[in-house]
Order: sequence, then C-alpha cells, then structure tokens
Amino acid sequence: MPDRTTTLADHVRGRHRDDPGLAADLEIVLGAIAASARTLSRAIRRAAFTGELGLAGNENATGDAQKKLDLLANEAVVAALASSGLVAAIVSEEEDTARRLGTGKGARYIVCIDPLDGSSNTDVDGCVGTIFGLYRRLDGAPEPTSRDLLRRGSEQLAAGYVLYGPSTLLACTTGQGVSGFTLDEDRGEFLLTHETLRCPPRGRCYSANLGNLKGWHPHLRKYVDYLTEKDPGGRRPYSLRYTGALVADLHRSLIDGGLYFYPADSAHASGKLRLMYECAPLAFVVEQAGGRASTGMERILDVQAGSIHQRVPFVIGSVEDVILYERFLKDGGPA
Ligand code: AFP
Repeated sequence: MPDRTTTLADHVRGRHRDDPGLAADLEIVLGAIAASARTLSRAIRRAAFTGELGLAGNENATGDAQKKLDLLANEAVVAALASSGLVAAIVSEEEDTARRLGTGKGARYIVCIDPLDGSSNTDVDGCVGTIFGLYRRLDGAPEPTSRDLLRRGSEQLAAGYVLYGPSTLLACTTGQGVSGFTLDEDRGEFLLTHETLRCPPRGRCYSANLGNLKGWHPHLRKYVDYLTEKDPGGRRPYSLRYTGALVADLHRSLIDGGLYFYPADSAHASGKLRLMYECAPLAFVVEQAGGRASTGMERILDVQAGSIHQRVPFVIGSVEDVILYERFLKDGGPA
C-alpha cells in the first residue's frame, strides 16, 4: 500500500520553501478552506438525517433558488476564512456584495468562492463541489476597494476545487502545478494522493447541456455534429458526460482528458457561468495542469472582471480539444 502521509500543509511548505512568509499564509488560508470542506463533506453526507436537503426559500444575487446546503456551505467557508484573520473579504456566489471578513492589517487577501457548485444535485445524491481562487489585496485602504475585488484571473496566487463525490478530493495549485488531496475521514485530514494532476492533451468525452443546443451559435452546433460523428481514425464519436456539477465534469477532464463547455445562447449572451468564482479559478487550475480555458475567443485568465457576479461563455479542458472548439466557433470548423 502506498504511504499517504503528506498533508496539505506539508505540501504547501515544501513547494514554497523559498518564501516562508507566503508559505505560512497559504498554509493558513488553504487550511481554512480545507477545514470548511471537511465540515461540508460531513454535512452533505448527513443532510438526509439533519433536514438540510431541499430549498431554502430565497434566491441568490444571480437569481438561482438557494438550497439549504448552499447557505450552510457559505456559512462554513465564511466562518473558516474569518477565523484565519488573513482574508479581508470574500466574493461568494451566495452573497449579493463582497462580504467583509478580517479588518486588521494582516487581512491582505481576497477569496472568490462558489461554496457549493452544482447544488441542483444535492437532492439526488449527485456530486457537488466547492471552487475557490485567492488574490492578494492591491490597495492599502481600510475597506477593500473595487481594485482589490475586480481582478484578472492571471493575478491569482492559488486556486482549486473540492469534489464531494464517492470520496472528497481537494485539488489545488499555488502556481507550481496541480496536486490532489483526498480526505482521510479517519484522520480528519486531506492527504496527498495525486502528486501531479496533468490534463491529457486530448480526450474522448465532452460535457455540455445539450438542452440549450438550439440556442447556440450555428458553428457550435456543427462542432457537436463533428464530435458525435464516427471518424475512420476511431477517435470519434466522443461520449457525452454531463453531471450538472462543473467541478465533477472538469475533474474527469483532468484525469481522462476531454472538455466542458457552457457557451452563450440566444437567451444568455454571456452564458451562465460566473467569471470570478467559477471560471477564473478553474482556468488557473487547468492551465497549471497543462490544459486550456477560454471564453471561446479569449483566454479566461486575461478577462478583467467588471462586476463580481459577471458571467462569461466558457470552455475548459484538454488543450487540443479546446483549441478545436475555438476554431469551430471562429470559422465553423478546423482550417
Ligand atoms: P450552481 O453552482 O448554481 O448549482 O450551478 C451549477 C453550474 O454552475 C455548473 O456547475 C453546472 O455545470 C451548470 O451550472 C449546470 O447548469 P445547467 O443546469 O444550465 O446545465
């Protein structure tokens, strides 16, 4: 049996030996996110007993009906990050505005977070996730300013996701590749199980909500025709895998290759997904794993956020698959 004893904290310290100050901060902030993920993992598994399934009865800032677990997840991350003392504010899918946390001088970071990605899956025992990105504050002003909050994804110091599936797995990057940590429930600790996650250059699966297909750009409808037809080389058709939780679909692409896309459609000019706490963190992760993420036209990490709940069209996954998607979108097919 492999010896799985490296904790998330050990790993972060090892990766940032040259900058002990940064290592200490990352250890605390990522440790807080891991602590909230432990709480949430247990809450999700016990939700049928504790009355936490179902709707909460209100909507979030982007008009989604909130689940009870959305609110519980948000409060878990808020409590954990507030206790770190290092986070000035969080931008959360479940909060209308940026929520102020630490006020002291040490509160030098901003966290963007989707506490419970894929919450339509909670009542059907499907996979859900958490997505996060970490930025250093830019302004020294007492209150976080829009310069602190509205960022380009390329400025992230760290990003990652937690997948609550048959096991609970935290994958993250601090700009030196991507590693995965599985929650050892006996020890109550995330332990290194995937030293290096590398996204294969090409896969054989795609993830998208084909219910929206008729509203997509005709070039993308052609792309789906292309993916689903047989080719003599045997690389197509691609298999469809769509779970309703971006984290679960992206994790499949990181392990097996392939792509996820949520384009603009006739009713939603910017698609559905949110730049700051869904697309930008996952784009940082996938690029660090050798993959690619874009709006179809522009690299996600180059997009300057204009508002905290901004939406963008999104494609992410294996580099060759994403490039081909971009070519179809632009020209209607490969050159
Ligand atoms: P929530 O985080 O609001 O639950 O949304 C999930 C999600 O952002 C992403 O994880 C899914 O892939 C996508 O939305 C599903 O959207 P559709 O239901 O429109 O396919």
